[in-house]
Amino acid sequence: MPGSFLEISQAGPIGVVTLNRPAKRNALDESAIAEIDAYFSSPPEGVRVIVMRANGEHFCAGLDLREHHDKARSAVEFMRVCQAWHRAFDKIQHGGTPVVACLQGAVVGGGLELASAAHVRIADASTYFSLPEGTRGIFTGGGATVRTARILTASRMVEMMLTGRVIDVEEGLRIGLAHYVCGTAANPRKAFDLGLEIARKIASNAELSNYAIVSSINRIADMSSTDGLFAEGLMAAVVQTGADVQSRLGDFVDKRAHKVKPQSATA
Ligand code: 1HE
Repeated sequence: MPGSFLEISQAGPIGVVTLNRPAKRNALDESAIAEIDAYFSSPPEGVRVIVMRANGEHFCAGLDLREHHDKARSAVEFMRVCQAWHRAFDKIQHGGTPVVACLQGAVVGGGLELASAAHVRIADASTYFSLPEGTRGIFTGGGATVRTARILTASRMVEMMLTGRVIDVEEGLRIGLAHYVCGTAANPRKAFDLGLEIARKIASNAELSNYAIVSSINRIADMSSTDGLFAEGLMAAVVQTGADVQSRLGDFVDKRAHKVKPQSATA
């Protein structure tokens, strides 16, 4: 879908989507959500891993507050807005393609909901997180009560929302909002550089393993233990009999494969 919010490019198996509304701190209006939905509904041919990043100093300032203010939506209208966000972000989380989010500056409100739908979150040293909805007289509506609460625990999310406090990047790393922090304030490194490196590594996994990882683990977390174990067995039965298995395990059996050791210990 042609639009102005997302910049789209591709480098081999890596699709890059860039939020491109930096003058408004990449705030998400209705058309931005529609573009996200369209891209993640059917990623371009050949894309095996998606890197999501943002232009400007901030990843995303969340819901477009001006649009919401000016439209003065009814309850039903805003319910529909939320459902559109849920649909779009579900496609990120459950679309079957690994998504690596590269973060900087503000990752707040709906921006944190967007980042929470990605599978790997890489922050640079300028990144901070907040859920300021309570302070604005509103509530989360883009999936935070499900996705962000699972990352944080419900208890931490309640505290974050009640206080509206800003969480710096180190605390964000400690509580799981970021998986990696790259660079320091004195020696900055762009999250995108590390994001591409990690995306390439993910792309070298068997495609079916990646599909199983991003499609089943979050869903199994919603199931009872009995259902989850059954679903895991089914998933593993499909993956373990996939096309790449004989050659990849053959490499191990014939001692051609890498060993699982700390980086400094590998030759
Ligand atoms: C926006 C938005 C926005 C900036 N909607 N226009 N999110 C928030 O509560 C965060 C609101 N934003 C901020 O606190 C700050 O803008 C930032 C800390 C992110 C960045 O500060 P700064 O000094 O770099 O930029 P700025 O001067 O505040 O903003 C630059 C422009 O972006 C300005 O517009 P301009 O026309 O005056 O130039 C801002 O109005 C505009 N802008 N953020 C609309 N969010 C499904 S429910 C989800 C619920 C939520 O996401 S609530 C969280 C809302």
